[in-house]
Amino acid sequence: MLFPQGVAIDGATGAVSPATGRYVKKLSALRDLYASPALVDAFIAEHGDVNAYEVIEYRPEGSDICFGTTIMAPGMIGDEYFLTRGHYHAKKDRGETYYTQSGEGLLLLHSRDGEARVVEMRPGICAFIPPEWAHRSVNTGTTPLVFVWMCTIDAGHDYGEVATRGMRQRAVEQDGRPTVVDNPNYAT
Ligand code: M6P
Ligand code: ZN
Repeated sequence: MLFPQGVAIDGATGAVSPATGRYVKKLSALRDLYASPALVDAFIAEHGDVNAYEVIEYRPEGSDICFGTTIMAPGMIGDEYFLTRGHYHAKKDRGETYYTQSGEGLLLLHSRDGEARVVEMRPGICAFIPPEWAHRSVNTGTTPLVFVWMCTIDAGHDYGEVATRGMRQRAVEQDGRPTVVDNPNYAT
């Protein structure tokens, strides 16, 4: 039987208590997602294989919904901001929300039928991610980007298409400001 529970979420650190799971993504695991993998190698040679982001989950066994936090380190590879892998949901009719707690970033999205959108990530904004939109978050600030995500427990992740085709857009720094540009390498 499921019982109600209050879960503490620290909006500054992203700590979740109690949590049911967590994982860390090292920068090296994301190498081929950047416009310049060679610059990832150079970054790691200089700074080490840093923790690019951490995901902490509250996923109660037998529940229909789950939530958790993602804590993204600030950083850049050349002019491109630190990013998550990006995915569609394995179950095609499942959406998600991202409620930013601290830091600043951009949520890049594209639909299967060719639309692309960007949603600002900053405290006070809860981003709605509809089903069938690929989504990737980027940290455009100089502090950790912390957000609470929530979705159905069976949504699942489909990483294959974004891994092979890329996202339609990239978030880069231009003239000192976050700018979204078309990804010339997006495989249509
Ligand atoms: C959000 C959620 C997670 C996801 C994480 C990292 O926190 O959508 O389900 O795992 O971002 O994104 P990705 O898995 O694409 O690297
Ligand atoms: Zn998702």
